[in-house]
Amino acid sequence: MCPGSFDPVTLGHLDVLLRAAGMFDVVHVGVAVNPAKRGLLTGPERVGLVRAALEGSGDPRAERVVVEEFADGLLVDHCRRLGAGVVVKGLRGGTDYAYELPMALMNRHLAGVETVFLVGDPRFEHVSSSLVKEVARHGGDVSALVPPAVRAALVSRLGENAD
Ligand code: COD
Repeated sequence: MCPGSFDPVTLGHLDVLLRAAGMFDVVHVGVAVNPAKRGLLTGPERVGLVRAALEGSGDPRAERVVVEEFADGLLVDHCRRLGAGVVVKGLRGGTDYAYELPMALMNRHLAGVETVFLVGDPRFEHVSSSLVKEVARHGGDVSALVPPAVRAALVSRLGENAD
């Protein structure tokens, strides 16, 4: 299980999803709505863009990735429904680790679900959905940070300046 807000999916996310798919037979991407974060895109839009990113990657590992929305409830319940015993997360650095560690411990406490951390590719260390949206909103170039379908969605949502 690779959960996240994916608002929107970035090249950093895509790298982690494909690497997880190289390690497991099936990877479920759980597109969640995090109440602590203000969302730009709807759940179905985020799901569509993750699927488009995987298809557009041309990477054979993408065939083992299934993308679904989970709107409400605990991640561990979503894992149980799908029969997923392992959560895979990407780490960009110490700040991510500090945010992720309590969630990993809680998910193991609640349901014995383990978390595997993949070290993020340094090329995408500065890439987050929040910063991508901010850059796009102010007319900066996001084409090296997100898949082409995401760039197109940001342009249509935030205006022609988002290139
Ligand atoms: N490089 C590597 N990894 C990256 C990069 C990058 N450039 N960008 C993001 N990532 C990783 C993040 O570290 C994270 O692991 C993952 O990708 C998803 O990131 P986001 O920002 O899209 O998603 P989050 O952090 O908002 O998602 C949080 C969850 C929705 C997973 C979490 O809140 C959750 O599990 N909610 C469900 C309710 C629940 O069970 N709560 C209790 C949890 S203990």
